Amino acid sequence: MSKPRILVARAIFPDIVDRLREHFDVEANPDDVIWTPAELAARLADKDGVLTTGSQRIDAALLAAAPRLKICANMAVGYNNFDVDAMTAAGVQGTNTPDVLTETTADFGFALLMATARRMAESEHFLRAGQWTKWSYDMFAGSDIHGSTLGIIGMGRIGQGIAKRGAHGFGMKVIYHNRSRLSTALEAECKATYVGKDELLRTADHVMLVVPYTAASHHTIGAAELGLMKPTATLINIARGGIVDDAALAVALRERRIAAAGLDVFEGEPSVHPDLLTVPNVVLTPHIASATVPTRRAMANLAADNLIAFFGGRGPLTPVNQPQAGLLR
Ligand code: 8YV
Repeated sequence: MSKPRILVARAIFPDIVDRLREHFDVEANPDDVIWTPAELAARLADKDGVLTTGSQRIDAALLAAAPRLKICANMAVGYNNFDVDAMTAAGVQGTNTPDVLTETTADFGFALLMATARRMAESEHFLRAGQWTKWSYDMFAGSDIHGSTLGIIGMGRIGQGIAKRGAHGFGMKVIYHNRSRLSTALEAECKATYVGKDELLRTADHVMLVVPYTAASHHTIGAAELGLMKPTATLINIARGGIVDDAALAVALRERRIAAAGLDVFEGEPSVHPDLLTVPNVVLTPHIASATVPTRRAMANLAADNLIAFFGGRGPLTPVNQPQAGLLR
């Protein structure tokens, strides 16, 4: 019997592609070419499965052009690149990579918070530019992390990891807002108190965004929300581009309506709003919150394992939808 045909849509660890070759007839993309939607559709025309990253949009038009496609295994916990309803309607399984990146991403959220509040990028640029000629009492004076109030919007696994770091490691008071409240036991574990969104924005010294991107979470932070924040506050986005109105944020940063921001994700990335590139009080990183070698390997392996389990008849390990059995392609 011939092996199922799989497309690995972006370059990933070569040994993990080799592992997939033991099970599948694999077309890989070792040169990491960014295919247009039409090029992706052409490659998927004869494929049974695909390993995607966040940069491939899977929608009804693509599914129509890929009649054999049965599973899309995303190498990411977020899956806003999937039109899940269209996939479910077409009988196509989707999977993601939860859990394996939780702690690494929470570490990065904290790193970005520290870098932002303590003005590390701005001060490093100053030093590299040869501008450091004398010490002064208020040179790059930022805001404290320890003992401050951390407001987390989106209290899933990563949000909880950040809450624990803040509460237990830095003695922060943690408040959070989420679609639903955590159980009392989880709130106690995270030392976190549930508050309304406006109260969080008004009282937090540092606001951390860890909410998934959906139509409902688009521009969770815009001009009005930035207006509620303290002028001394920092805003950190490790969630998705589009959760923040980047143009409104650039204005708020330039006018010092908030103190600083740390951004790992951007609307329209890899493009970055040009105004964000010219304000000094923002730390910018290129969507690397999950980027440690062990974690990226774990993500790629979990995406591969989802494909192997699915075609092995054992069902997906970490599904994001449940196409009806009768509908599955
Ligand atoms: C991915 C991420 O690296 O997992 C996610 O949701 O944002 C990152 O860890 C990125 O989406 C590429 O797939």
